[in-house]
Amino acid sequence: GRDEGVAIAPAKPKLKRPPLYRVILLNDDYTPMEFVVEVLERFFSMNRDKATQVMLAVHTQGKGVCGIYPRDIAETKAAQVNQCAKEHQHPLLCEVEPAQ
Ligand code: TYC
Repeated sequence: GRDEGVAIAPAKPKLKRPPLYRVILLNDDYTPMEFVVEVLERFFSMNRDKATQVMLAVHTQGKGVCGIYPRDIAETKAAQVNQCAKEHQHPLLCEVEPAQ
């Protein structure tokens, strides 16, 4: 007959988590601390206390993580920060690196 009775495994719903990327903020000597705090509040939804903590950690350690996201979101946030810094003529830089 038509059906040879070969078992076909049912398709598994594949819900893989996307690879994650860190958005890294770099220290520099010129960007005002207040501007960095406002950037962290605006683009990473931090409250004032958290934004100040992260800004100071970057200021003293040279760099720091401002968030961990799937690739598209991480790249978009880094680009938004870099564009905003440019518009305000600050040298502030954000970069993206794989989290794993
Ligand atoms: N170092 C800067 C200053 O003393 C402040 C600063 C903090 C700049 C964090 C960038 O990512 C940064 N005004």
